Amino acid sequence: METYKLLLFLAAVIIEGNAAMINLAGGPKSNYTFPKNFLFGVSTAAAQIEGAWNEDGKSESIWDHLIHTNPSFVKDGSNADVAADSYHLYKRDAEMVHELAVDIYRFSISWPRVLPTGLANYVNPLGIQYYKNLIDELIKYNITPMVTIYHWDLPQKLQDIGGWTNAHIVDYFTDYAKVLFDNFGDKVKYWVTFNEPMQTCLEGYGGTYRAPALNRHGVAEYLCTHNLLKAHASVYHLFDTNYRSLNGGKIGMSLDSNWAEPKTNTPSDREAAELYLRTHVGWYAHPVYSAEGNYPPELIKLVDEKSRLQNYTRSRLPKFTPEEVAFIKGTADFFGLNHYTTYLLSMADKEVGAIPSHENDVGIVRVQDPKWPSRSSSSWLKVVPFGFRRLLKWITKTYNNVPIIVTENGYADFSGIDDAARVSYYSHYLNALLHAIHEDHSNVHGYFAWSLMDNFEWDDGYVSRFGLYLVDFKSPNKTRTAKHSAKLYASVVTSRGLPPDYDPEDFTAFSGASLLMPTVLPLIPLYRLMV
Ligand code: PNW
Repeated sequence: METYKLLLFLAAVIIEGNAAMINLAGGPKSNYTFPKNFLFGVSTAAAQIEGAWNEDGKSESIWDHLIHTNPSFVKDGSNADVAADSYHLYKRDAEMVHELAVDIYRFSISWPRVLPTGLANYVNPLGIQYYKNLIDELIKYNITPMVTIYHWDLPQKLQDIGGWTNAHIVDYFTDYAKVLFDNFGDKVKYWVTFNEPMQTCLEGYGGTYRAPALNRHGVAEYLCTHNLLKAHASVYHLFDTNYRSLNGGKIGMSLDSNWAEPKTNTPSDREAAELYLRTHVGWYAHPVYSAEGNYPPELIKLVDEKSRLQNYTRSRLPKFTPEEVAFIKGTADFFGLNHYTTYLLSMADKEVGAIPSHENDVGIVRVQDPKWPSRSSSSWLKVVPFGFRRLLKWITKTYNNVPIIVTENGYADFSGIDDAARVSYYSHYLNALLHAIHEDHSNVHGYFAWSLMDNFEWDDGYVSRFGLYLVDFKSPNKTRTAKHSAKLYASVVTSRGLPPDYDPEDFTAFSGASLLMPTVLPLIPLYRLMV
């Protein structure tokens, strides 16, 4: 009797678990393959891998400064002073990219390494030489370099004078980009002006989660975005006018976006999900990629209205002049997308977030389904492949079939070579991508895995590991070893498709405490009633 009930209970758990899983897939099993000229790559960022934070003339970045002055900011008490030591180990890095058989490597250049004062009065020759060496090493293996001009490491000297809230940064950033185009433009064919500007402005200026952790919400995130979008456009025009004809090449921006799924199928939740996309990724994408340009009209209306009610003299959202709208519109050859996970959206029925803040201005509520698999070291990283597919379709439709390059996608765990969960994550997300390309005709031209190797994961330090290669941070030479996921990725790149044993409905790699607990917990009272 007891055994019978226990079996019933277990069956209920399995059925419940599976029911939750099945509809997560990005599409059924197929024989789809990636187009011949589809670009495969891997991504990293200077502040997360280089180390050598004060070597050979490099000055302090806002991340160095934040960590050094506030060591408890990083959960494991670590810092990025040495990180994966790529400043000295770049030859091994290039060899790893080569082992993965990918076409292209996306890395970022450290502004304070190249321009220690932040300004172009002094160009650090050793900084320039480091990136020349790295680029030549990549080209030796026939790997195309893609450079991110800004991946969060502003020179602290520029932060001291307001950073991205200082309108002069448009000129400073343009001068910096000119130094890069002059020195590397003959060999670098892909440029990304900004990595995830929303993280910089919303979390760094409006919050405390990213450097410079200013927390001046409601005002600073809008100022930061305003200057940053002008800086992006200015660098695009510099490239387009003076460098494109010399060297060819493409330039774009990488925006971070979750997929937003309505929490329930009501008109109000559907509106909340659309509003989330328009006021988050759209905050940056609408000015650059839409036919009209400018901030999304929804955001303008919300911030203007709230500001008026809150007794501000003028809207907290600065306005672009018609000339500025035209200057920013259309300033990208591709849409770089960084995507990791999905959220459920509904309208807020009361004030949300700090007052004032972007969150409060927008007024929607974002949660995740506890049944979604995860077990990731990054608690926000739920595995929802269908969200990736829907997001690609939304971007293709909303921004007039813009060419998309997925510049980041990946999964974090607590370490180990045998990384079955990461293997499963990549398989599911690449399956969703194949369906996006072949079924939905989403205009995707490339895909980069985040990340080539374990690295300094910002406030998570070295606890959260995103690498295809394991880095032994305790070893003096930061030994790098391929994980199982590196082999999976290399096989996808080489075969242009998923391995024959891939099963779109198998999410067991993510089962374990954090997956089963939310499924099992509500069933325990039921089980108690039965026995
Ligand atoms: C990106 N989200 O950040 C960054 O570009 C990388 O430097 C970072 O290491 C990586 O992803 C992993 O965290 C993210 O809102 C920012 O879901 C935001 C989100 C995800 C990643």
